[in-house]
Amino acid sequence: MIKIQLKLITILLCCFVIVSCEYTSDVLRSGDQNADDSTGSTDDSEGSTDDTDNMGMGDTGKAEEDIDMLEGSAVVINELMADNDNIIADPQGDYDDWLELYNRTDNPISISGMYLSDDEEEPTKWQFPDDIEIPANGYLIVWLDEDLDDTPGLHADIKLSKGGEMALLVDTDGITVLDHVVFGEQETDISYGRLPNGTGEFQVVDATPGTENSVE
Ligand SMILES: [Ca+2]
Ligand SMILES: [Ca+2]
Ligand SMILES: [Ca+2]
Repeated sequence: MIKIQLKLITILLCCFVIVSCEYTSDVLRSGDQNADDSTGSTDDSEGSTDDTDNMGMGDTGKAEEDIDMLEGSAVVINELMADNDNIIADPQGDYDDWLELYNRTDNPISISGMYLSDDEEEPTKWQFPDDIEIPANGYLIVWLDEDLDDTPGLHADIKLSKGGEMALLVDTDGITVLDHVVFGEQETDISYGRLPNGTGEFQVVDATPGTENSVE
């Protein structure tokens, strides 16, 4: 009788071990599947990162090769002054906010139809008029004074807050942000610009409207 009981227990234990093994291998298999799935979604996210980069390039009519070399937009926001009291007057004699654009390429670029804004929720606040071109490696000053009827000079429908905000350069589609800068509180008559000129991070620089950024 005891022998029979021992045999039964042995058989039951064997069954338990077999069932356990099968369960474990199932779990491992489904674990592998999950691993494959996550690899797939990683690929997806890489794809969308590439899309974002392409959007950032914008359509400036430049050969892609050149733009890749420059790592970004052909035209950038290069310098700005949010509180101009005594540095440079616009053609009408007003000391207004101003912003400097810079063409980083060796070819002239038309910026007609592009936009400037100080609000990412409203990227099309002011549109560049027809026949506006920046020479090769050249600069362009835009007066941010809301004096839209004034000529000569480019006068945009935005101003920059001395307390800090942002400036955006938006492509002709009204969506693609070609370049933007977010800045904190600014000092009167102190410029905030890219250093090295055209490529570096924004920092306090000497006021150089229409010429290469520098610090003394
Ligand atoms: Ca201002
Ligand atoms: Ca003005
Ligand atoms: Ca400058």
